[in-house]
Amino acid sequence: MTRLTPDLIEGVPDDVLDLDSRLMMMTGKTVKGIALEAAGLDVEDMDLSGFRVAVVPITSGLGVISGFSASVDAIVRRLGMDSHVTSGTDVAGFAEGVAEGVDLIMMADDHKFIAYNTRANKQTDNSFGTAMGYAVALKNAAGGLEGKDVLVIGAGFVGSEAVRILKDMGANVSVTDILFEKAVVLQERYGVNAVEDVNDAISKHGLILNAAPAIFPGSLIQEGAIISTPGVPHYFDEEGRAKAKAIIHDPLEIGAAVMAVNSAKYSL
Ligand code: 2YJ
Repeated sequence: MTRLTPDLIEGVPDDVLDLDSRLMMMTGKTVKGIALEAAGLDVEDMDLSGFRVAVVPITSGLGVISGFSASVDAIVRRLGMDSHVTSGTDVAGFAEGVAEGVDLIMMADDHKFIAYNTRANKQTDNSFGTAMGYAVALKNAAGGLEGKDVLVIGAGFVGSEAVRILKDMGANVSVTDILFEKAVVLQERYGVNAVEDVNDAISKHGLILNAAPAIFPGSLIQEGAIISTPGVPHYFDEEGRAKAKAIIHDPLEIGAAVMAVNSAKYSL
């Protein structure tokens, strides 16, 4: 997982509305709509105000990222949940949330970001939330994925989840990774196609889920391509932006929203 930096997330608390309007244009859904579908809740909207959430800043490893907890808090509030950042960090913050009787505790270190449901004793992690959220966004932007060719770039935690999810959605999935053997593992596990030449694969696909921290020149991108791209750093050149019909990206919102709703679902 790429470590988020303060500059990547500095706009998040204010940008959630803007992201909703951009997503609505590309997918016909808001972040909350995507999160509800990603959690398997077959509803247009749902009152989530009964859910109380504690976001715990974690100091271990490389430490607190300025604005991270506040951004997660803003994303969860935007879903209509009752959320706050704990005053304590780490174990003290976790204990604070438990003592307050919250439903969900969200926290991230350098390796793992989870939404823990205290009622159900179940969790949803960010790799699943991101993969599912971006797969659902791609599916909505593409008008369904059944029988369609989709390329997943990156066979890490998010890419591997995305391959499994997209295959379940009925897509004809190809996967590529800078370490080709990682793509081959997914080919064997899920019966998808491992492809070695990423540039060739990009130029042959109109539907792409990019889960790699990689940047691709616009010359490779198909006219009208739909690219769902959680990977950071995020950059598409002018040609790429002009050719693509939709480039779906945010630094944190979709993954965190799916985590919160999917975890809340366990105690609905
Ligand atoms: O509490 C804090 O402020 C920090 N401990 C947050 C750490 C956030 N974690 C990361 O950036 C992970 N490496 C990746 C998060 C996944 C986002 N897609």
